[in-house]
Amino acid sequence: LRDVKDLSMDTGVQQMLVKARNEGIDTAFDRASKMTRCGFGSTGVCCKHCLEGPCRIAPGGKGPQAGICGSNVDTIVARNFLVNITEGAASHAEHAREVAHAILEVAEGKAPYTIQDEEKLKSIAEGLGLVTEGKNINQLAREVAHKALEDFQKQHGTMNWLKLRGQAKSIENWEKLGLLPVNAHLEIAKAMARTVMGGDADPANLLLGAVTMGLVDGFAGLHMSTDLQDVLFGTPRAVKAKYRLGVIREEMVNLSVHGHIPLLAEKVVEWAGKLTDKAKEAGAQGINVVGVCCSGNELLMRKGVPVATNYASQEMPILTGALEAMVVDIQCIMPGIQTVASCYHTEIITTLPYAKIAGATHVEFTTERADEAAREIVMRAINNFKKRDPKKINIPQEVTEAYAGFSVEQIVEALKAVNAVDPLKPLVEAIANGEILGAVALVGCTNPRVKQDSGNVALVKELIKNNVLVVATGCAAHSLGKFGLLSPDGLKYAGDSLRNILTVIGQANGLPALPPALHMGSCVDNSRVADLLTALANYLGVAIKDLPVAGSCPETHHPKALSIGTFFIANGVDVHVGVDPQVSGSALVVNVLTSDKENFPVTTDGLFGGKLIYEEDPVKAAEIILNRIKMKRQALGLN
Ligand code: NFS
Ligand code: SF4
Repeated sequence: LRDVKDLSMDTGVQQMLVKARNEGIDTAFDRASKMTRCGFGSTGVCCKHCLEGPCRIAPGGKGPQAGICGSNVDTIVARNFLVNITEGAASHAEHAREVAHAILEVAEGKAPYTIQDEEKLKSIAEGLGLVTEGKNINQLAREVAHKALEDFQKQHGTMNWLKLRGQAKSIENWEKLGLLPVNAHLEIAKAMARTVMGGDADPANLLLGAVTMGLVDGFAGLHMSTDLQDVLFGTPRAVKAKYRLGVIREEMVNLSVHGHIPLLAEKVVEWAGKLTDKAKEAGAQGINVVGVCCSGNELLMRKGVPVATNYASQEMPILTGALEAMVVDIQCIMPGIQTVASCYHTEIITTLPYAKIAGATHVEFTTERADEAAREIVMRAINNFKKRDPKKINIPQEVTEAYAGFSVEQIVEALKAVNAVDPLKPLVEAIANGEILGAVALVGCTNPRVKQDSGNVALVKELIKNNVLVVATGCAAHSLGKFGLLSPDGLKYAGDSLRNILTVIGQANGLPALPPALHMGSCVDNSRVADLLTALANYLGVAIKDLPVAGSCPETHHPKALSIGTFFIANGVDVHVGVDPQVSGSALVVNVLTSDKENFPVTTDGLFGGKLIYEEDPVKAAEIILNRIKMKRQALGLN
């Protein structure tokens, strides 16, 4: 087994890994070390789309060069890639649909939530072309929900949310290329139909299908989720919060919320507040809700709930011996948490009928019975408090402080303190005169195959040193939070001009400075990043593809990260991944996506102005990103 220091940068995680090994418990990190990689699968050349196969194409021209049906390696790799992107987009579309449906139920008085951001609801309604005058909030919410649900039903035209949130110049390009999605479910079904045996066998066409799927993800996934969640739960404002396993508290009932859709997470927090007395009766001092992964991000952004850990180390909170329950909904939930929990008093609680784990407790969560379900979940955690084994308790002590809650609305508000009339002006001027070289969104995951947090942290340090403004989402933002980069202290790693600007803006807002990386939310909140780019592009009268910006996902693990990346590439934003996207078996697919070969006829760079960058070394990746940013600056006539 590998030294724990090579598995995670987080000393708390290292401490728990040692504990797990001493207790004979398997974790994702140790399973990753033992898992060998299949050369066929990892290059994307294995096809099992029918029972004639699996067929696999040997590299280097030795052995079969086509599947039994005659599919060549390019078709097989492109088809697998589209399936991957479809999985990612489907996850986000399902997330958005759940929230849209919840808003409809709230509007009809069937679900126990209240609309928190009426202003945002109104502006979305106006954007969708609805008449707002003379309508009460519930009427408006119902109409907006119907418009959202149309994006899963309509048979003609273009998705409403794409027209609502897409930048005009990007939409023009997608229309010209015939890529506009009609509705999310239709496109997902079509993608399944075209990747079936005997379907689409043109690799370039399959890759264009992947771009349409990226648009499904971006609009009927990310944007719709964020918009409607802001309406229902409030648009995030800057908050101060705590990070790392040290947020788990021995004297409290600890309940971690893990997954993605805030419908459940918000209710759990609400009921934890209501049931404090019951926790005291059980001998605890109160109830401590902590976040994991993106549910953690949602609660952090809106409620300042502390974050225990990010994806790869999701088993570690259980290993502290002080976690009474972990409640989960969907996506990025390792089944391994149940195996670890079975060695402890921790109860894993699944909540969705289509995402269960054998051996876990299932408490069905629907929006209609949200209160009953959340109450039961919190009561289960309280009842588990007395089942702790004191000999097994070992909580890492480190805690770091971080700021989060940087919605576009919050960023604009902060800029207004510098220029009330023209808030974007100071930011745009700083970019124009080179004080800020460009902007990069650090997004995505951690991956047990990669030393946890190391890629995310190293890349950001390199970028801010070069005066690049960083925004962050997802588990990558958690990496930055754990290592001080979401706090003004992190400015010690920043270049002088970036530090000065963030200090000026921060001080105008009564803070010592803004942090070097602005936490914009969960992975669906990459919509906020897109909104910020849209605002900047509109301000300058250019396309998003012209902006000196990029996205980076150094520790990629989930297909969702690939579908989000495809959405940004479709907008003309370069996207770096630090983990092999499993397409290397096809030179054609590699060249279309990465535009690495000069004079290759069709590339995403040529079609959209953005490309995929695959580089495992974060410092080298930063250099490539910096060069692309400089190239885009030059094209804009900036030095
Ligand atoms: Ni994004 Fe969030 Fe985390 Fe990666 Fe998974 S939790 S939706 S996929 S691992 S960032
Ligand atoms: Fe083999 Fe073709 Fe079937 Fe794929 S679809 S498994 S390449 S026969």
